[in-house]
Amino acid sequence: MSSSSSVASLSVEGDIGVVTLNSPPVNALSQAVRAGILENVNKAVADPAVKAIVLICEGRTFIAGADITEFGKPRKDPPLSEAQDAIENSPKPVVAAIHGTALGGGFEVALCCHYRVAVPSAKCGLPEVKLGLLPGAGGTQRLPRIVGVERALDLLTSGQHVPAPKCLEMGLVDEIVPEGELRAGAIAFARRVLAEKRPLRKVRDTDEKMVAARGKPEIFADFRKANARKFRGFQAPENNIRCVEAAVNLPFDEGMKAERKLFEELMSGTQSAAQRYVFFAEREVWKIPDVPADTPVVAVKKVGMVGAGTMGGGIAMNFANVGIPVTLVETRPEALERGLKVVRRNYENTAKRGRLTNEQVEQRMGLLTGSLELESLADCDLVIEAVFENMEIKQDIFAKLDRIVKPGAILATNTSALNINEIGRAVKRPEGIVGMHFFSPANVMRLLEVVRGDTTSKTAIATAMQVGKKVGKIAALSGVCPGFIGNRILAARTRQAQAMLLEGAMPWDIDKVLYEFGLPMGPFAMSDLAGLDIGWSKETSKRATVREALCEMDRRGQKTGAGYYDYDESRKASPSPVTEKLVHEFMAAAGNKPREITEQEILERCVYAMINEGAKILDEGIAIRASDIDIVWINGYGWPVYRGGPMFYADTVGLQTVVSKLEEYGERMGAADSAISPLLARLAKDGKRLQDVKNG
Ligand code: T1G
Repeated sequence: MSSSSSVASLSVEGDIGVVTLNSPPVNALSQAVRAGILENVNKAVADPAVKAIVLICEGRTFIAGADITEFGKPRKDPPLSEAQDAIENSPKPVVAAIHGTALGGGFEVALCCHYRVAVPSAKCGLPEVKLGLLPGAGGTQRLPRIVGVERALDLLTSGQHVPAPKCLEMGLVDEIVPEGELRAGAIAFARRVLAEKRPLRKVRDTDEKMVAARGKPEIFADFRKANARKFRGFQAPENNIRCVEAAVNLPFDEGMKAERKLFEELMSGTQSAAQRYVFFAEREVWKIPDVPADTPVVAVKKVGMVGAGTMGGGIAMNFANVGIPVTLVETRPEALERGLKVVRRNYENTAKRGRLTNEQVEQRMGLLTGSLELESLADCDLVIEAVFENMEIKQDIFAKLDRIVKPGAILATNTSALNINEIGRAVKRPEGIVGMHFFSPANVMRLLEVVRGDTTSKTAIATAMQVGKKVGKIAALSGVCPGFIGNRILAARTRQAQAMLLEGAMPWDIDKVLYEFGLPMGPFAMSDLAGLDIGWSKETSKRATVREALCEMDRRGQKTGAGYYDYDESRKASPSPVTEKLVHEFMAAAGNKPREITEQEILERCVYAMINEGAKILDEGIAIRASDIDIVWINGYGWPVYRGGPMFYADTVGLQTVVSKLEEYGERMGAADSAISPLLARLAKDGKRLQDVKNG
């Protein structure tokens, strides 16, 4: 337990008192840091030699926020507000000296200083909304007073980090000081404030931007409307907006009270608990118990891509985006040409949206080389295969790669379900075989499942994880099983959705429930989007399911204007009488009488089947920890982050409830899903949680 004296100090340089914080890793506002600020600012104020004060941090960053590890625990004095009041009410000017990322409560402390200086690489922000919260230390009241209402609404509900030069433009900082000279620059600035007799400027007293917005409720109505889709299901954005409304319409201290109330509402809710859990889950997912951080890795300077289709092209873009050259190999010139054309079109569309310059497009395209020969991959450090999902084809390719590619290189497969151990058996370097399962579209989706085979070496795993981080993915390690983590859980949900189709629920009934739960779309809308004919072929079709029947009717999803739904020319979906008739036909053939299926049953059978499958995945050691499973479903399938993932959600509902509902549905769940995971049953009985389970 740190003491205030161990994390904060005061040194006097001439007439400037420098309060220095040093609480690794990010100078978070723990109890000791809060006490340290309070003690040392008061000491500086009391010291007659001190005419002005600088608040600065050692280490990688200025204060990066409240100490999230303290959340949910009994609050300890001093409250942050006391430290902030000491700063804001100081009779001597206080200058915040910012480097790294001044975030959340850290930036709220800086906003209580009379002035702020920063180095060019610094960033400031109020990202509490990402934790399902709002800036609870005056940020929602001070920020709009500096940047105005519209900008404040955008910054608070996006949580974005604003680079220092932009902060200067917006008036959030007063001066940029040279990189590496923050301390000297801040002291010199403080001395100028004294010499120029600048006022003790308090943000709380600047009201003109609030007055300008008063009586214009349309500012808020328009903002809510423009962001309705993005904020759907979230509580925190709305509470942030209400705080800004309070800042406009109430005196500062009343606004602070409103902020406190709206903050407590979020802090005590499940959404913030979920989003704080995900914050730590995103950091845990990289830690593999038996693959330590210092495991040797292969330096990946050149990548080979076997297959330049949708996946191959998308995967290649990830590497070009970070300056790593890729050679893409296809079997036919027209396939290669088509693949590179799709990549170029993707980049040009991004450039049209102003998110890339034309020269960046050319620079990235310049990193992509097409080839018809596997031999051109000989000197690659990493080769990723993304061809047709057929084991024989893959084994043949890997046997050739084994002979061609230099020793020590990692040979990865993007397979979404096949057993990579069988691929390992086709090569003389089984230790170098690893799965790298990207999610489509691979240049957009953040998730990467790294699949560990029986013979995959620790170096191969560490390299794949490091490559994932380098290209901006969030990587989760999976063992080998059909569908790995994400698709195996998806299969459980699909089983229940398809089964309920034959019991009386229509596709749109099921989709509605899951959409309202917070998923981007339901299973049937998702199938229509992806295409119903994935894995289907006219030759072998047996019209055994509604899906096959739809494919045979050439209703293959959005791309044919009809699938489970009918689509108009702007691809707006509507329930289809054709599908309804087909469902009734298949129900009759199954000997089922349609029955009323409640929305609750639809939700529980879909989601509890997912939870049950996740518990099996955990119990089999396919996933290291429950939160890895949650990371997979949030980043690969759009599970609403404010529900924390299927495992966290199960703990929120209560495992006893999940188990008893699964038992209640029993045989109706079908063989696979009515078999309750022994781990789930045991945890439920012992009153324990899935999120506390960790393998290895
Ligand atoms: N509290 C406690 N620990 C934190 C932390 C925090 N705020 N931020 C980071 N850490 C830990 C993190 O768990 C990891 O630990 C290590 O620091 C490095 O982090 C009152 C209520 C600052 C941009 O939301 O965005 O203020 O794994 O791996 O990639 O209104 O951390 O090493 O043991 O992420 O360089 C608002 C959250 C809080 C900022 C650095 N602040 N942090 O990123 O390193 S709420 C935030 C970040 C609040 C007030 C409200 C990032 C970073 P370990 P890292 P990084």
